[in-house]
Amino acid sequence: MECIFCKIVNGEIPASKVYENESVLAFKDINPVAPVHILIIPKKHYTSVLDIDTKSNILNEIFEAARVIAKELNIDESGFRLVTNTGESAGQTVKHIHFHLIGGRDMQWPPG
Ligand code: D5M
Repeated sequence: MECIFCKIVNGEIPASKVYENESVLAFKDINPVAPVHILIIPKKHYTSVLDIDTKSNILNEIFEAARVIAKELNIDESGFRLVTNTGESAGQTVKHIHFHLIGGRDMQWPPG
């Protein structure tokens, strides 16, 4: 299997996990851009927003994970960003959908 995030799900390569259930996994980003930078992924492989199953419960589960993790890491009150880059112009480098949960510092809008 080629996908690096599928390899993390399968335990073939290590990750610093912060949350896991049957369908969702969250782990620390290897190149953090803020004091808190977690990636939240469905265990099942979807490439992006363009092919994720919107009729399943997976997006609810991802948002639930984001809420739980934000509380656990104490960024729920200060604020955080939840971002999924889609395709080339947005800078998506890993073709397994992931939601960046970023917080712990002030951020600018619009992003670069
Ligand atoms: O972001 C892809 C993100 O994935 C980027 O912030 C680095 C991160 N990454 C890549 N490989 C790993 C591993 N092995 N562990 C943890 N984090 C990783 P994108 O939105 O596609 O630009």
